[in-house]
Amino acid sequence: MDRTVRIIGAPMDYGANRRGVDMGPSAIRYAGVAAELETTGLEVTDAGDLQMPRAEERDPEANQLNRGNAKFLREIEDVSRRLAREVGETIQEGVFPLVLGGDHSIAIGSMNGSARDADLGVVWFDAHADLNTPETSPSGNVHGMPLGAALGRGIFGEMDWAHAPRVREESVAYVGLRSIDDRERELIQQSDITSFTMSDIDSRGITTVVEEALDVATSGTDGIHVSLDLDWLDPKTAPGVGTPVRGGVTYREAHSALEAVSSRHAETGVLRSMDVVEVNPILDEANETATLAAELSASAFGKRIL
Ligand code: 5AB
Ligand code: MN
Ligand code: MN
Ligand code: MN
Repeated sequence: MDRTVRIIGAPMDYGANRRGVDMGPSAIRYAGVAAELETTGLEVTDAGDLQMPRAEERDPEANQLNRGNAKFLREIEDVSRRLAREVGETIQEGVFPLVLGGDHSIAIGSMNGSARDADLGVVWFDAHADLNTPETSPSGNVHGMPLGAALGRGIFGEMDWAHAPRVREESVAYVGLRSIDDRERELIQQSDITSFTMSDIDSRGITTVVEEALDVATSGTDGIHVSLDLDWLDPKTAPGVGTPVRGGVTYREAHSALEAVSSRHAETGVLRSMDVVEVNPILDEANETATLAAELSASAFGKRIL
């Protein structure tokens, strides 16, 4: 489990509000993610990309019956099922799946696959809560709903986790929240999810916050899924994202956070799966955000300055 990583590309853009994020896996590979990971002594293999039907050939309105306003739900269900199978099989082989997005809706498949043989904790590095359901979403974009799906909330059709492994609220920790919809705020306040906002990072420091988030996600679970949305960082550092929000973490804070993840894994072997999402090369500056995604992945797997 420890020493081999399999890169799985998920060039999904059905869940986001604009095209371009489907080029994320190529850009992160081009930025040298495999070589970065190999510097930590890991063996790295690449499973290539999941096949995606082209969005232009699909009608976003066609799948909405009884599903609130979620767009492209049928396509996303199909990709989620295939990704879940691949992630689940990778873990069973003793290999670590690193899923490159794509928009954040891919985390539905990653978490489902990772939760198949395990009680799964989740650490969610994101400006956003991604807790909407087809009923609460203001946009209909499924990249704002993956945690809603994993927690078994709302109507997700085939993606409804009622008969699938679910993540429990008390095993989920947010790190770096700063843009939450009104309905999501209510959902969070009524839930047992642990939230660390940007204000918590300001006042208590990134290391303390991430250690506590890891405590939450590892307590009473068999392992954790780490989901890294690049819009978690400040847009000055990570400009190539579709939904930028001012006031995110700095370059150094981001590295400290992912280093804390790998230190915890080195001690207790808790990390099961990870996804790196929302890199949009069209909006990026000279592949800066994809490069950051590659570097942060390496930090999560143990790369250190010295
Ligand atoms: B991301 C918003 N809450 O649901 C919605 O980038 C934004 O994966 C979602 O975090 C952002 O549409 C999704 C307004
Ligand atoms: Mn997100
Ligand atoms: Mn986000
Ligand atoms: Mn986004």
